[in-house]
Amino acid sequence: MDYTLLAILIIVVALLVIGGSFLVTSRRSVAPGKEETTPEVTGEPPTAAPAEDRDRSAEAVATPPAQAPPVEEAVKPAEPELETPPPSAGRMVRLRARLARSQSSFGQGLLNLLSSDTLDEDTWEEIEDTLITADIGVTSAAQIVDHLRTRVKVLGTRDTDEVRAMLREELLNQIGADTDRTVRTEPHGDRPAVIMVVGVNGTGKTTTTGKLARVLVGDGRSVVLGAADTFRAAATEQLQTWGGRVGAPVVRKEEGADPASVAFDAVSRGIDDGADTVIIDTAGRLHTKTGLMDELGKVKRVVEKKSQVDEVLLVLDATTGQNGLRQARVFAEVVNVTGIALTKLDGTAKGGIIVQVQRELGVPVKLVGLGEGPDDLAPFDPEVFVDAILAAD
Ligand SMILES: Nc1nc2c(ncn2[C@@H]2O[C@H](COP(=O)(O)OP(=O)(O)OP(=O)(O)O)[C@@H](O)[C@H]2O)c(=O)[nH]1
Ligand SMILES: [Mg+2]
Repeated sequence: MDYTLLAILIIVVALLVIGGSFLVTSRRSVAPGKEETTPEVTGEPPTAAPAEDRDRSAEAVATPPAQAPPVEEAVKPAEPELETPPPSAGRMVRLRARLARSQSSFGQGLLNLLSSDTLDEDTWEEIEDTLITADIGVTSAAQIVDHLRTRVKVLGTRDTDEVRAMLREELLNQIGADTDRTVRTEPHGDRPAVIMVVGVNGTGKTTTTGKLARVLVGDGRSVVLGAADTFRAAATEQLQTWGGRVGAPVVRKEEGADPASVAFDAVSRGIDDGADTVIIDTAGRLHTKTGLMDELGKVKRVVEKKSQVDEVLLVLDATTGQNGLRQARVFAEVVNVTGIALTKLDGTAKGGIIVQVQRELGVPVKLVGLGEGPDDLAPFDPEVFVDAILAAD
């Protein structure tokens, strides 16, 4: 009996021990992560979060919403599409209406005076004044009046068509109908043509450089631009925009860099690329500051170590009249100007400045700017110009 009781006791104890250990084991399996969660409780910084959590949060940031495009593709559309500018041929004809709008009041004034019933001394004086008001210059105005007086005497009659034809001829003589106005943009064998664009602040140098690049690209040429206006970072950006639109590379350096070295590098790039034409935009320089003007001469000399300069285009703002001409004269003394780009002819009725500037500088007007649009630059055509001046309403 005692043995039986002992046996039962042993079994009960054994059962208790087994049951207890089972309970301990199952409690552990209920809270397996307790030890791992301890760091959070101890206030460890978020950066020390479990690797798994970090991965998950990184994933949340990196994984874009299903519809959002990848970042790279979102940036791409900002690149401008290459444009195909119209060729140079017929540009001035296309812009004739704009010329007529700005210049024909001057032409109509002259035609009315010349057709008046009596051509007395006062009328001739008025004709001369009208010419001078249009910035044609005193000498040229006197010459035109002189010739017209003689012709009217010989002609006897004065009907409108005859007067118009006579005036047309006189104006064309003054402008120079047969003058060579070719902008020398043709490459020489394996060397590109080099054009320097110079002029006073704000006359339109950078705009004209950009427009000219478009004219050339429109004619099927390859162009490299040199941003030698290093005084302002914005000037380089402005040129970059023009070049970017037609795929013309722009050689540039940081603000304050030596303009001559930029010009030199641009010509080197043009040679390496086998480009047809290199156009160098320069800074607007105050004609009164000898140091700056000397620097412009240096740009030209440095470029000439690499290649001849085919064309130095002086950009002149048609609205600045006598003042602009005075400044232009100083430029002509420092660099050998070979052609004039007359800008903003759309903004003034004083188209006679063409006659005066050519006479003053002995250099032909080769290009005219007729607006702020990218294709508002045209090779200068005297006949189209005079016809626009004398256009009937
Ligand atoms: N209406 C009109 N505006 C023009 C013409 N050419 C240039 N402009 C404007 O003239 C302003 C000055 O042009 P820019 O090309 O910056 O002149 P810039 O000579 O390079 O000036 P700086 O670099 O400061 O010396 C701009 O607002 C041009 O759009 C033109 O033929 N007609
Ligand atoms: Mg500029």
